Amino acid sequence: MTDAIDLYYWPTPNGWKISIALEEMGLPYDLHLIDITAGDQFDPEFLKIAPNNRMPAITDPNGPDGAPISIFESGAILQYLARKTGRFCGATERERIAVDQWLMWQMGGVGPMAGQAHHFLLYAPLMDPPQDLPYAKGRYRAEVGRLYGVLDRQLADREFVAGDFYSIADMAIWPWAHLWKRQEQDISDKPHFARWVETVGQRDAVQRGRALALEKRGGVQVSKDAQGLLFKSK
Ligand SMILES: N[C@@H](CCC(=O)N[C@@H](CS)C(=O)NCC(=O)O)C(=O)O
Repeated sequence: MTDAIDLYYWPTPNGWKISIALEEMGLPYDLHLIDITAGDQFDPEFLKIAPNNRMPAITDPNGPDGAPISIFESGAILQYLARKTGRFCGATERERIAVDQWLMWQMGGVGPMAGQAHHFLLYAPLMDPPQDLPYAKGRYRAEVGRLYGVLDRQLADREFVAGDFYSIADMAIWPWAHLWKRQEQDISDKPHFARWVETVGQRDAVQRGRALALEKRGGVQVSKDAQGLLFKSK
């Protein structure tokens, strides 16, 4: 039995990737809330683990060679946990490549684009002073739509993103994709995407990971102090 992993987390899509993975893999963990609206991500102790001042991060007391290891960046954490458990990363080299490919597609595409869509569609118009920017809204709404079209076509003839097996690529993409309404997407023309969002969302571990500390999640109206922490422009 492995010792509990320290999970540094706040209930957001990037945080859910790791809470879902830990639940799926049955790994014990101790929760450390990093309240990003209160500035916990800038705490010098947290920055030693996550120098990019973003959560999620983990510390595994039983890292490689039995020594502790800390990891930031959700994609790197997912790959580490999959290697540690030998689960959800594919059984053959071809499957592993497919998993990595779609994981990177999430990290470089869906995450940043959907993040900006949330920012310009939901948060920025409610800022003080309001930042209601039609070009930015249209740009990120359309790019998220394009990415979900790619995903829909990928899912047309396979059950999950990387093949007919559930993997860390699904765990990385679902926390963003299931928020398609917030990203002002119309998925009526994306039946495979809709089926996959529903299937993954019904998994017990996904529901447990998604529910972790959910009561802490705030609305889209962010306080002036939190705006200063999260939306700095210089
Ligand atoms: N590429 C990073 C992104 C993590 C990220 O953006 N986390 C956000 C919350 S979803 C955060 O911690 N924000 C704090 C801040 O902006 O100061 C990852 O995938 O781990």
